[in-house]
Amino acid sequence: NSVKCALLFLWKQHANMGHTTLDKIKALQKNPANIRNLCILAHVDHGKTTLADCLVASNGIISSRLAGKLRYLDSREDEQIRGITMKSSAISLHYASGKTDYLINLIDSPGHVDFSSEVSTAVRLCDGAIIMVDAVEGVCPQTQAVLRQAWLENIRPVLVINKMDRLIMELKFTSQEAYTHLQKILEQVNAVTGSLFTSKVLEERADKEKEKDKEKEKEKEDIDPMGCSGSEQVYDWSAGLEDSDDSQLYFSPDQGNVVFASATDGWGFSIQQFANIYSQKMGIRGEVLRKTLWGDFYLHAKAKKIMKGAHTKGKKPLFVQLVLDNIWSLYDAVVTRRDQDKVEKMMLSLGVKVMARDSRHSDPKVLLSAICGQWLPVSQAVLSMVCEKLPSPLDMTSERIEKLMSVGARRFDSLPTQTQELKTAFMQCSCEDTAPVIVFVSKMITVDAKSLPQNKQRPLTQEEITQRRELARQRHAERQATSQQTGNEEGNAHAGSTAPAHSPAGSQAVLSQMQALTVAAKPEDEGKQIFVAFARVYSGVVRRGQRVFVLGPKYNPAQGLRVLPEGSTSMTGSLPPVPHLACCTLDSLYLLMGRELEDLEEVPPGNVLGIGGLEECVLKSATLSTSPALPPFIPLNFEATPIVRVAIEPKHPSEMPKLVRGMRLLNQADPCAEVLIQETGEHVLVTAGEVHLQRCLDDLRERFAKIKISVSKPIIPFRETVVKPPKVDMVNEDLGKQQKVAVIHQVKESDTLHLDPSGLVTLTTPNRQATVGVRAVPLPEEVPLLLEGSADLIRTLEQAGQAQRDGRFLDMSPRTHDALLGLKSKLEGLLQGRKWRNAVDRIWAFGPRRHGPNILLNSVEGYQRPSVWHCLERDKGEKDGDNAIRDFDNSIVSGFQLATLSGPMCEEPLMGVCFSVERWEMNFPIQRQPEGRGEDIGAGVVDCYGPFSGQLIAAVKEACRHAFQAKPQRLMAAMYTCEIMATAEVLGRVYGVLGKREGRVLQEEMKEGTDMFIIKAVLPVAESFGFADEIRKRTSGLASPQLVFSHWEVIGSDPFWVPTTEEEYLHFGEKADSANQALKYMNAVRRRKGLYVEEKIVEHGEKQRTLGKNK
Ligand SMILES: Nc1nc2c(ncn2[C@@H]2O[C@H](COP(=O)(O)OP(=O)(O)OP(=O)(O)O)[C@@H](O)[C@H]2O)c(=O)[nH]1
Ligand SMILES: [Mg+2]
Repeated sequence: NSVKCALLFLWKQHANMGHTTLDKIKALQKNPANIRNLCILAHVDHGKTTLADCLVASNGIISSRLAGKLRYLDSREDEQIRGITMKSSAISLHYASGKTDYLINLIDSPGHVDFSSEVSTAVRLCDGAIIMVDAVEGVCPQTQAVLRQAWLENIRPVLVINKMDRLIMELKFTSQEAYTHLQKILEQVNAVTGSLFTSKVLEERADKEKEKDKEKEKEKEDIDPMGCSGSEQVYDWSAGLEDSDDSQLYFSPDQGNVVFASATDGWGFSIQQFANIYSQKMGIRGEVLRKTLWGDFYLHAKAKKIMKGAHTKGKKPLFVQLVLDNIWSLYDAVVTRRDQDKVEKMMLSLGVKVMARDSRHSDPKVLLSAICGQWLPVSQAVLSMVCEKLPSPLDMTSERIEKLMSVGARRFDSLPTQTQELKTAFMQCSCEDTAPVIVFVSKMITVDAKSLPQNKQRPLTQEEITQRRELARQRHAERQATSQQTGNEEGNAHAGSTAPAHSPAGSQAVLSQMQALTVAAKPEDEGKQIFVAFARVYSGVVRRGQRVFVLGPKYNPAQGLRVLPEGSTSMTGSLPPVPHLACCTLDSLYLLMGRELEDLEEVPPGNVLGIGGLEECVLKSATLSTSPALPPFIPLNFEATPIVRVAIEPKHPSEMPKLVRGMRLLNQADPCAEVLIQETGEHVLVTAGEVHLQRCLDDLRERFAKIKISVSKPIIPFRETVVKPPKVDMVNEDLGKQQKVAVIHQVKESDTLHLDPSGLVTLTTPNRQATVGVRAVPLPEEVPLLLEGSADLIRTLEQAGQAQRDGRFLDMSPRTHDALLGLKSKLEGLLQGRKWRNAVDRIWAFGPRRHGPNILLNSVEGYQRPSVWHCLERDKGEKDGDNAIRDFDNSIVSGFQLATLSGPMCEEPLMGVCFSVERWEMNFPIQRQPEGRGEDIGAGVVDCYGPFSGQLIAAVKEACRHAFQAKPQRLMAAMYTCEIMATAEVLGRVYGVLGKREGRVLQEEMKEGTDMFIIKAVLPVAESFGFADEIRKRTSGLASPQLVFSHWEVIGSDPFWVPTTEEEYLHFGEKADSANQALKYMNAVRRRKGLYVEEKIVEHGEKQRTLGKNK
């Protein structure tokens, strides 16, 4: 702990630019060809921040002794204490490779699944990524997730296999075993990438590459192939030397896109480095070594040749012999055996010198780091790979640009020409004054006002020191003078020379001058939070004080160009208002240096930067530009579903306004947290998981609201659904018809409501002018899954349908169009059988919110309304007959939306329910108005029950609810999946915890090459709170499981179940509520929402009464 404290102290002390000056960085920013914007991505705890430390240390910002221990970029105190990163942060570094200087804009990201939205914000601003994998743990769930993120954003990855030391020290692998293990890890990673890259785009790319290869091969034939043609020597040295560059697709050390490293011990290497070393030593061409150091090659000692087939011949592969063995023997000598002589010898042969205090240090790791840091510095290996393999901002592909600019279903080529022309601006990354400024803000970060450059305490310059000394001298003189004065009242005469200091005004002046020189924070800034936008410039030079357009997510450049006078930019004076377009001034620009900010006057394109003064016009993310032709960028891909919700209130009711303000700030500062006010008036915070929740609450208490708050227990979401009537009862007896009867009794009939035994509910509006008949049918299990997964598509479909009804045409990209057709045919595949005949073509709407996992079906005889898919058939155009939508069609849809939004069990949304409308009769002559089918429809038919459409909506809603209740109802619980890694000894305890929390183990397997088991399990969200903690406590030293929302699952038990048969009474007793988990969940929700709860109070063992029924 004291070590932690000491580190914490050091971490607070660190604040300098290192040996790279601000001027140097400013100069580097101007050359986009030598800029690399990249982020570090990995599963939690695989060593991202530790590696970042090593890179930061290479710039002298922190001492290399502390690198790997400080975790400099984890600038929040809770990050340091918990040991996990919770936000992405950026730092700019300088790297010199030979004579070329590079600027590395590095973003460290968190690996914990709760913060995966932070990864999205980082990935958007980058052109490349370092994917890290723990050499022991291999590919983990978040590794897959981050690879997917990188792929979705079209950024290029390189791989770092970290924690190599664990293979030596923990697993005690031999170098040969380690080699096999590493091969497996590479296979795993490549399998994930392979599965991602199956899309057409890549096939195309591969085709192109093939062509290139062919050309290259032709060229190659002209070159003399080094004359190595022995038949024994299978490896042809020349073949494949020229890279068939699929390095973008797969990771392979011989492609130069893999680094092996130990970030804590400060070493890392790529094949390239060893190739350089041995090409000098052994006189083999570096190129050849680069191709053979990884793979099935061995060194034929006598022939001094590199041969293929190490595996079959039982020889040591080159990688083991020339690379791993060296490292293994170094660890052996330094750490295991602590053999002083051998170490000396090795240092001599490596040409490494260490300081005496390092070699005498009691911890051998210190010596090890000192040697490795010089021999194979990890920063060198990683940064040279980054500069070589990752693209610069100039290499942005047109594919990526088009994707960024094609919001929603819009096709790039359907955008206005002026908009399409902006693509060149992206490609050129031009810093000309004429180039339009394009900036994307991916998140808003908060910093203490104190730490802004203008408020920071900085070291004084030489001039200031002299000035201060002078002032101090004056003050001293003045003090002496006054003391003389008091001592000698007549001493006025000879104090004449210091006259100005004499007068009180004069001494005030000196004082204020002094204060002006101590560059401290103003008191009103104390603890104030300032928002800084985390952004990147894509084109044009951003200048301080510049005015730019802020393009809202719904801004349409076509509309903007139409409304604004031609040629207007954000600098033009007064402009007519355009929806979703605002103007703002960039007050200040910052260079992001971890927790430090440095003031900048201007930022050239291709750089990552911070922008101050946007908090009024940007909520979480935004696109900024000087040109109104730019569309907003596509929204960030958030993988995490915010699922944990809590209600928050201030401890003292009077502090409500502070809480509201604080929650607003929190909402702005966190990419993924949601803040909302529920119908009940509660202030609700929705977060991605428990750890995220904790961080949000801390932020709220300490930074944003600064008040004491009380937090409710997590509110657990449920879904309501209906199922097929069960065939057996609770004691597995055949039920026959009787269950159906029991269920149906829940619906009470009246004169306007009628229920037939098959479950059809018929309801008449109060004014008796319309009658609807609705039946609820459970959808096959896969359908709601498909619909939930396609929510975005369905939303687009809905927009297109709306546009069509308004007589417009939404230009959909062919990809979206195909995807929708695919969705339709998938639905057709799932809805098979007599019951679902033609069902897909009869879909009336989806709900709730028009894109949810429930379906409204048109089964009204004689009502031919176009289906939701109608808008996909472009060529059909709009014939009148096609569009014969009845009046009030929309009221039916609205009633359905309301019914699916909150169900009758506990007012939670429905899922997987199909409402089939089988009757819809109108009993009055409606005068069809020729034009407006819109709002004024009801005008003619107002009666004492209010507007007719309102009655119809209510009637449909009620009919749906009753139809729902006429079927066996079930709750659905949200489920997490988790992967837990455990050793055999603690396996039993893991199962114990899972069992207690109603978890279910899906899979258990041994991690290859280790004694670890990987358990995959699902766990209800309702039972998950404290799960990670409990697992950690019960199985000390275990990596904590990460819970990822996976799906909704029907809870088997019927919440309304009461024993009906003799056997059931026998089995469960009369009250029979002890085992009913579903009932418990349902009542908990009802109680929270203030709904009526029918509860049985148990007085004595067996006797009971039902409160609700007696009242
Ligand atoms: N043995 C060994 N441990 C390492 C190595 N690199 C990092 N670690 C340790 O792994 C732990 C996690 O390191 P971090 O750098 O915080 O991991 P991270 O990937 O940034 O974690 P998150 O940001 O929370 O996802 C720390 O205790 C490090 O000391 C390594 O090369 N070898
Ligand atoms: Mg980290």
